Amino acid sequence: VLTATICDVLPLIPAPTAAAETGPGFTLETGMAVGVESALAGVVRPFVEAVAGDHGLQLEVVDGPAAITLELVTDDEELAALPATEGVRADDHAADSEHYGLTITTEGVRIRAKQPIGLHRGLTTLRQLLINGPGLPGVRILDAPRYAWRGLNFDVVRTFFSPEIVRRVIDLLDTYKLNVLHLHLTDDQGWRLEIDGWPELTGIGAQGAYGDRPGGHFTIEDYNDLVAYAAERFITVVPEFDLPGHSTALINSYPEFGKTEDAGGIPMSKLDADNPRLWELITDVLGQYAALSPGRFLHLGGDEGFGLTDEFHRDFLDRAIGIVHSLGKQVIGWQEAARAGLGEGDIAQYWIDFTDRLDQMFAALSDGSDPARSDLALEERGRQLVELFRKADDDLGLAVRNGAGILFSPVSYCYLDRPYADEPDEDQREQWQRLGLRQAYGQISIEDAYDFDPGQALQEVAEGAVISGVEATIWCETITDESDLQFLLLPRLAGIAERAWSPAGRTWDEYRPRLVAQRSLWTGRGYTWFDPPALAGS
Ligand code: TNX
Repeated sequence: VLTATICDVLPLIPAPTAAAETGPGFTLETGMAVGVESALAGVVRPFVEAVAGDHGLQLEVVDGPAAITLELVTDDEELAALPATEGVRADDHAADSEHYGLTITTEGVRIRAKQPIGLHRGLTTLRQLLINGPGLPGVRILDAPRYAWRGLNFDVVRTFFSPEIVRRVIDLLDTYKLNVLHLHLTDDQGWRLEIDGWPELTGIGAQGAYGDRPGGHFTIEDYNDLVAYAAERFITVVPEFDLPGHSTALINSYPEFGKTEDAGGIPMSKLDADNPRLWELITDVLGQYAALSPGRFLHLGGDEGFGLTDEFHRDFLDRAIGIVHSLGKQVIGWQEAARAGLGEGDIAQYWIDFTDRLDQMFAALSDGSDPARSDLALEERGRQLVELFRKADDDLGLAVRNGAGILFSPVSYCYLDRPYADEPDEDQREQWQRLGLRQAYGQISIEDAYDFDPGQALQEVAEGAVISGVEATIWCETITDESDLQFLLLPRLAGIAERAWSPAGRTWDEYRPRLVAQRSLWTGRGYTWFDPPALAGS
């Protein structure tokens, strides 16, 4: 019989569905092998590389039984008895394809799954067990994700990050069994993907970033390489084209397609929906996104339609949604997109969970202590924003009534661009003070970003909602480099990943030691992370 208590002594995040100690374990050594049928060698390569990088163990790959044996199974009663994964997948894998079993005895390690993707997740667990050294405990693990969509939305517009840095973010997602990298590729401050036939989108649109930071963009080749790197780790890249708001970079690139205005610091952009050439551009961009994306979804933004009428926002998105559907893809949009034609098979991304404290939030903004969003403080704009966010109250209801799924990303739990509430150590005070949007949405502690139940929280605001999964976001207004990025991601991203994968009911008290155990891995990789005294304390 498997119990969950053993999770308390294993350095595993996310906690597995079930685990039990079985007796003596097995010690991995350099020169040992991973045994797998040769058709599956591609699944093993990222594992072998990661184990060499993180733990200094050089493993061979052979066809047949070995120290670590991987096996695809068809009728496995124990795997079949695991709970079903909820929600809509971003990829084409079968619903329960990530389920796996991992057993360690004196004979070695055996991982079994119905699909290669499940073997990969099992190997990821094995990597975490190595955090405590090559002497592996005797253990039996049966594991399955709670939710199908477990992601991070990464803003590469406000600060551009090189493909190399994006690959390291993919490694981090992989470590915590996240399976979607949502790339926020277009916004007011920049355009980040080369588009065939529209050279100025990058020629002009990619030149800048937030403030006076340098610009940059991905070539199509860079992008293809990232998609492939992610796919080797069974992670799906979901590209976003943010419409119709947040489109200043597009308009700067092709001024005939609209007007921009700096309305007291808020970039407002109004695309010219009557220009047929603009729709050619949008069709080309979405067509290229679709061609480059093995996943089932394209993200159409839809958030913060500053200065746009409801009718314009809705009609514009309606038309864009139609284009995505005609390309054979499903649409995901920020929750405001639910006001347009999101329906069966599409997803609304829930983010606005602060409408009950808008007045308080804008009062806090007007003291000007949040340089990254001091723009919002201006009286008239502040009022418009309050209006805009109040309209969000019915978005989830609309989405549910129209048959769309909901992705759980509310600001209060999933926004990693918020500053930490926990008190820093002296040597981290500068970064702690500088990073995160200080007033706009308030602080969030490491515990806050762990201690929530997405399923329950969603039912409280949208009864009957079908949840797709959980996605963290990282917006980069305050972030200038990789160290800043890692500081805000870690450790909170690990907590969100556990909430997306593990069964409900695990507690902060037993999570904390598992989190502390990740430090040696992070140190080895040279990460920066927020490490307040309270984390290690009792
Ligand atoms: C709102 S959250 C935005 C982003 C900003 C973020 C923080 C969302 C869907 N849109 O464009 O980066 O606030 O300022």
